[in-house]
Amino acid sequence: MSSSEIHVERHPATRVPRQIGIVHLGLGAFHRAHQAVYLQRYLARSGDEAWGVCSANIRANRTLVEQLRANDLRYHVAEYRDSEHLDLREIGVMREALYAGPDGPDREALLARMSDPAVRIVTLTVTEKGYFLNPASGELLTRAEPIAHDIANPTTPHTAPGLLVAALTRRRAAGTPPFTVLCCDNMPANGQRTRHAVVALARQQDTALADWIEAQVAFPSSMVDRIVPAMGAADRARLVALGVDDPAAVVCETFSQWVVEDDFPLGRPDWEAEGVEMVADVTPFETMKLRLLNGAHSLLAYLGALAGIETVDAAVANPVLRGLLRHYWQREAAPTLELPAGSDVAAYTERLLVRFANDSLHHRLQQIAMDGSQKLPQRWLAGAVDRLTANDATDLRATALGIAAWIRYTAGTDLQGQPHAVDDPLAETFAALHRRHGDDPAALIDAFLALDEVFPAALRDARPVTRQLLDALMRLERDGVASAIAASIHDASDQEA
Ligand code: NAI
Ligand code: CS2
Repeated sequence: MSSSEIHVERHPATRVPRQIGIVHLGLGAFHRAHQAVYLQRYLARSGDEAWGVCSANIRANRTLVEQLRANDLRYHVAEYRDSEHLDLREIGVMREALYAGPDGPDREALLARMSDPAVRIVTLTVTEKGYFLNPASGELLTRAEPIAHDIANPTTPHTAPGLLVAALTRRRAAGTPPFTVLCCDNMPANGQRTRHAVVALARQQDTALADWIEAQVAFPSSMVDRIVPAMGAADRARLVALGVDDPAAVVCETFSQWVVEDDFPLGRPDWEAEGVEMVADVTPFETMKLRLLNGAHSLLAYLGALAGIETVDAAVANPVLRGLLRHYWQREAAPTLELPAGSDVAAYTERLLVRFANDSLHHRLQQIAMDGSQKLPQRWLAGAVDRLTANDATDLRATALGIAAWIRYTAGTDLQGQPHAVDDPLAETFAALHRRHGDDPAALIDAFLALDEVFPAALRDARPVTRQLLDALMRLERDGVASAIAASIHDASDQEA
């Protein structure tokens, strides 16, 4: 369908806030299409002008900051209902954009803003790797170069935990109450993890400061959900054709969910009026989303990429991959969940299939495949360990096939030999393991399973699972993706019969 046939509903930003009450670290696509949309709707409804946002990039993407500044910090969010209907929202809640990367000019401005008493909340989407935690144990990586830098230079930090510690140090010294820290990254217990990163880093500098943060600062956890793919040239061109020439625009689906632990000592916007679920414990929501949605995304990413498929909608259109998702959901993920009251796995997963099939999003598998070492522990491995602990390990073949596909993907080529980039903090380690053990699948699997920042010991020591993994890796290489999936699902059904 050509863009002229799309029905566009426009939602201009009729108000902008007067005050900055929130600082956001990680000015990526997701922040622009999720938190900012809730805040814009809240402002329009309530007229409360206290919750403008200062949004900062502390690593990449200075260009985006400049583009936003050139457009009075306004941008558009294009929500594709389907290929014929588009809601186009203008967002005006961002009142300041900063580039505070190591080479950037705005670090002092950012720290000053974070120390401002009007700022009551600091939110984050710096990706899983931005916390510098060991993905399996949750411990701070004190020897990672950026964290070592922040330990040595606490007043000029490079990392998100370092900036939080430096700003909290200033607030404590000035007698300003601490802001609430709200992590919006896809990690389990993301508030507790963020607290641990910040307190552990502060403890390297000053025990009294660490104790104060531990006692005084709230770190509520949150579950965030909205599919917001990275913008490609074609997405940009489609918007230009609709008259929206906005380099900071983002596209996303209409679905949006946000579940937040209600612990904001200095107050917060009345988010529930915009559909945010404010709860006492976010864990069941988070586990369900990570294992069902993100777990399925990662299966599609690695198996789809090995088969030469490029996008989520193309992958989920493939009946064999859909069959694998259904098998994984029903047999391997759902049995591990303690569901939030009133939820229904069958309805949730059917809706996921519809969301994944949205062909207006062009969600690239390569984007989801990024940072597997940071993602797999919470998406697949924690659930697998739950199954093993419940002594129910016979049916982990979809997970084992996923792990085998990930290992094969990290070699940097698909099954036809086409190269792809492997974007992961452990990419060099993976390349070395493939060089050393590329001709010996059993040794390769043992070497990957020995990566204890990724794999829990319970999985490494489970012989049935390691056998399933070896079978899957050999079948993938020998027979291809479709045969490996068919064999996995079939073998599992045989075992159950
Ligand atoms: P993006 O690529 O548009 O932005 C990533 C942001 O993280 C950028 O601001 C970048 O500068 C920053 N960043 C990356 N590595 C960093 C590091 N080591 N230290 C500090 N900052 C770092 O990605 P997007 O779409 O905004 O996603 C970001 C995160 O949001 C995801 O990793 C995920 O945890 C969460 N999320 C994303 C969803 C999506 O569909 N895009 C949906 C739900 C959650
Ligand atoms: C995706 C997620 O990039 C990924 O790894 O699985 O970002 C996914 O799009 C979101 O979590 C949806 O809420």
